[in-house]
Amino acid sequence: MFDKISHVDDVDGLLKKKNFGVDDFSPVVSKRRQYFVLSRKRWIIGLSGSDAPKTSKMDAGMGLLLYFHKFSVSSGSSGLILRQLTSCLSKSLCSAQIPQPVLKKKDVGTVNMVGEFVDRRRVTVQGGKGGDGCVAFTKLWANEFAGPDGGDGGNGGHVMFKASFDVKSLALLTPTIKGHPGENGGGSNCHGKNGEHLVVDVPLGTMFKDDETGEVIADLMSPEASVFIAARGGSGGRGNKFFATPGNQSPEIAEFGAEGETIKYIVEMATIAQFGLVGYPNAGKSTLLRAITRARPKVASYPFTTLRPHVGMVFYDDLEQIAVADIPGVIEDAHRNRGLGIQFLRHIQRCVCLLYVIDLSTSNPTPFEILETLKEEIRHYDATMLNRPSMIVANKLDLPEAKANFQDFKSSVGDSMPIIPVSAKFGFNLKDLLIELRKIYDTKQAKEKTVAVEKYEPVRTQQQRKQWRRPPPSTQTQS
Ligand SMILES: Nc1nc2c(ncn2[C@@H]2O[C@H](COP(=O)(O)OP(=O)(O)OP(=O)(O)O)[C@@H](O)[C@H]2O)c(=O)[nH]1
Ligand SMILES: [Mg+2]
Repeated sequence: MFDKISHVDDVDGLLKKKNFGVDDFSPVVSKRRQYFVLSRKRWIIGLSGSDAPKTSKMDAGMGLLLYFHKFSVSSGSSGLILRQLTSCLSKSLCSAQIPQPVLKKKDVGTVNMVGEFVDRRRVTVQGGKGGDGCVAFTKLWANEFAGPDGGDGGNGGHVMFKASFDVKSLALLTPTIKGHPGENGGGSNCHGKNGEHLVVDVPLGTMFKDDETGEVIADLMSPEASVFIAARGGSGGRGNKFFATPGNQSPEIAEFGAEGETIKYIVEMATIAQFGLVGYPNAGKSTLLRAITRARPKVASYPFTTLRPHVGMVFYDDLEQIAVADIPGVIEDAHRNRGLGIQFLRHIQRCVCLLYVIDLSTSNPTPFEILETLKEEIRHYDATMLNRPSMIVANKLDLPEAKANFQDFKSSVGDSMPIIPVSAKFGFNLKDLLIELRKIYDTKQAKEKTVAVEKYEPVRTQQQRKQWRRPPPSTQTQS
């Protein structure tokens, strides 16, 4: 069909030399390559993927543009032709194919996060000290007894903690956090400025426990109820003007500002995710999280690869998102501090559902023994977690040993828990797993909605209000 196919290097020169006009070009779009045909000479300027600059985010039009820019064609007739070509190409592309949605996938970062991860800290929080009151007297000409005018000190600032999506660990919390002090009062009735409240950002899901009793004092679970006043500032001292009485017109006393509250807390961060992966080391938890979400926990064939929790989001096409948390491996006697201990279970304590990731290819211990051990360790941490919905993700089904063990494992588990066999590494059956997750999530959401409706109390009618104000005599005597 064409006389010659060539990749032209000097496009600018070619266009000038041959004196081509805009009409000489007609775009041809083939399935695999985009060409421009110089119709008079039937030459093809190569605009294929291989010739175009290697830019990952490039579409066809951009590729053309960049390609010509490479040869610095930007002005004059060639510039005009270039613009024409671009619009021709985009038009022809649109007419040739059905418009497709642009499913842009963001590049996943390859850099491993190496920052320090801290999920528990003991902090002493101290409210700001109040400013001192002032002892001062008005100085007026020829008026020796003009009276006291010492101003009050400003109040010290509170220390507050605020849950924030932007903070991911407690690494930046210092052992002592002090609020801003109030300013001292001054002469001429000048009151000191109040200290500003100090707001410290902490990750969403941070708990504040009493240092001595371990009682939970605040739980910053949701961004709506997310501010906790941890220590109040001291009030400012009053100046000597305040103490003036008819009996003592020139008091020489003022108050010191009060010290702010000093309280010790244990601050614990608990990841908020709907599903938590729990399993032995090397079971494939991180591989599974990588396969179903964009999270990038490290995967390797040695135990305890994961040292901190990772959370990934599973996206559904109705725009729903479900968070899945991967935690370090749990082993037998982890509650006796073997391995990395069981403290990491805190991160899956609030999960709607636990996913036991079991490596089916092992035979010593058997997959069923592993499951029992995991349950035992969870029982040691918080027995109520075992009452939640749970599911077994039987992993590594691509291995022959796993296939052999599967039936035995299934019969041992019976109907006590649903089992989903998968291969996280090769993506086998992951779709079924995600559909199951969604079903559990939806059931939970529906339940929560029902509870919310039951809790809702309708506005009392006038009649009910009257009854409430004047309870019947029998009720009064009982109470
Ligand atoms: N054949 C096969 N190998 C898998 C599969 N899933 C994970 N692996 C391998 O198992 C090893 C451990 O995987 P990880 O995802 O790091 O396991 P983990 O449970 O996160 O381990 P820890 O972080 O140490 O608790 C890696 O070498 C993976 O390639 C699978 O489905 N099939
Ligand atoms: Mg891991």
